[in-house]
Amino acid sequence: MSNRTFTMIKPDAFAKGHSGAIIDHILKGGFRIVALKLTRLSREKAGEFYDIHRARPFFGELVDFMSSGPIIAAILEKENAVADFRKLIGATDPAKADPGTIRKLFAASLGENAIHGSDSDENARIESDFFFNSFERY
Ligand code: 3AN
Repeated sequence: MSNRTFTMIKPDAFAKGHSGAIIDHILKGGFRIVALKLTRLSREKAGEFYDIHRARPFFGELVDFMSSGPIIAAILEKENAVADFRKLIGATDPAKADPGTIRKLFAASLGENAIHGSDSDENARIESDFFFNSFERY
């Protein structure tokens, strides 16, 4: 069990102006921000980030979407961070997400689902390193 996870506020949520409300939700959920940046993924970088899904039918759509506009990337800290953050964001498909979760509140569809949360401690480390160097975290 690790105490850090990685998140991205995705282009849909950023474009709709939900970033402030989502960050507020994350802080009220007991997470501390360790690193945070507003950035944008190129198609190539988005493909690299989601490399594990390269063979899936939705890969092209996913890469187009994730490179379509600004995102906010962050590293978050809390006891049991990975599992607790997955609970806070809700199911991948917002239609199946529990009431009060970030995806239920802010996501439109399975493809454009507002927020990312790492699914394991190992991926949290890999994804954090993808966006942040050691001088950018506190
Ligand atoms: P999660 O983000 O909940 O860990 P994953 O890792 O299964 O979900 O999927 C990564 C991303 O790929 C999702 N956040 C979603 O945006 C997209 N995605 C997953 N399944 C589909 C699908 N069937 N159609 C379109 N996009 C999908």
